Amino acid sequence: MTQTTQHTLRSILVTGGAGFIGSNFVRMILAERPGVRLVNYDALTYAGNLESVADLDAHPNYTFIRGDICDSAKVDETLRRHGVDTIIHFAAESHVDRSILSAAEFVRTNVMGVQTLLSVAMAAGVERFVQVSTDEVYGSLGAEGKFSETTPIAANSPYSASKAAGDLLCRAWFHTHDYPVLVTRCSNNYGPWQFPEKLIPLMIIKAMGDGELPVYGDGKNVRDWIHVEDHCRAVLTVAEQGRPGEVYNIGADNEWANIDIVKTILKILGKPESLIRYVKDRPGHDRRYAIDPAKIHGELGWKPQIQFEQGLAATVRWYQQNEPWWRRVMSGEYMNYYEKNYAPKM
Ligand code: NAD
Ligand code: TDX
Repeated sequence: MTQTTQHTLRSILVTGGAGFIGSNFVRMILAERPGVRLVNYDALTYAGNLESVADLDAHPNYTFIRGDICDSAKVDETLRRHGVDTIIHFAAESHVDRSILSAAEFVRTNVMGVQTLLSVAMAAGVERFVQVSTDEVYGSLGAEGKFSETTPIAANSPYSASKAAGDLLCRAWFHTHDYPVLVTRCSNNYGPWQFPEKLIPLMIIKAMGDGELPVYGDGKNVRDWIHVEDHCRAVLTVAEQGRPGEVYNIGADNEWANIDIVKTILKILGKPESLIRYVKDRPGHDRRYAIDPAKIHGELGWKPQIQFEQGLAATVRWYQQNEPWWRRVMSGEYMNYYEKNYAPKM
């Protein structure tokens, strides 16, 4: 079946809109969908940074609410007050290495949080729910093949297991309650506003300061990279045109071994490869991810626009030009923004 359904966005709740992908998504919607009202609902964990969306504060269609997705009363009040018709759910604990050190927060946010949102959204009559998920739920590939939407779930890290559990709850809400949930599974994102714990921004910042670049294992693990704006556009396409109950893989056919990414960053910055340090491998490190995006191409007509070498060079420039942003992230100073900016009126 290739029939699509057209859904008009009017009042949307974006969870995790102070994070990397969510902030890019919020900016895109406000620029490109002038009729849409948007609530950015975010708990502001270490990964949430209001400085990433500070330029949007004055936008007439934009509201920020600090809230936890596990807080059902606050979610319910927010949905009803703003007449929300669609939830685009980005909020998550998102870093694999942190999930290895401590998994509890991942289960709370990525599993309990999804269950809370689904329960409250259905009761409040929200018409559509988009779960933004990851290719990591499919596990690890060998040298050949790609993940399709029918690849069995085989999550390997506490992070991916918690995302897979969230995805399965979405599936259950569709099958059990006929609730219109759609799931997207994207490959690795890069671009502006990414927290410097992830490979690409970490390596850019280390290299700019002539620090050591820590490469896990033999550096030959493969990831399939997509620019965050291409991902955001794909999520919007699914939200507006996707079929409820379906999963859509998102990827840009762009596989790279980690070491080659690191060397490319060094080359862009004119820095020596002697900065590379091979370090102990990540436990359970998935070897290769690769997305088959045929379904979203064929059914919804989405295609990525940003060529990787150009996107990576632009991302390096962005980190060069936005040093105050990442320096405040590295120092923890950004955490004070909410208290300063949203201090109660005297
Ligand atoms: P991120 O870590 O940069 O941002 C996560 C955001 O969620 C933060 O603003 C944080 O404050 C918020 N948050 C966390 N727990 C919350 C809670 N309990 N209640 C409300 N808000 C909470 O993450 P990201 O890289 O932007 O990823 C966004 C989504 O996309 C995630 O669901 C992730 O699984 C998925 N994804 C990410 C990638 C990637 O490469 N980064 C790839 C595929 C899918
Ligand atoms: O210091 C490092 N050295 C290194 O070699 C870091 C931080 C990473 N790596 C390797 C591990 C991975 O093979 O680089 C690759 C990418 O690592 P991350 O940036 O941590 O991403 P990954 O683990 O692939 O997961 C990411 O993509 C899918 C996001 O963090 C997830 O949220 C998303 O679901």
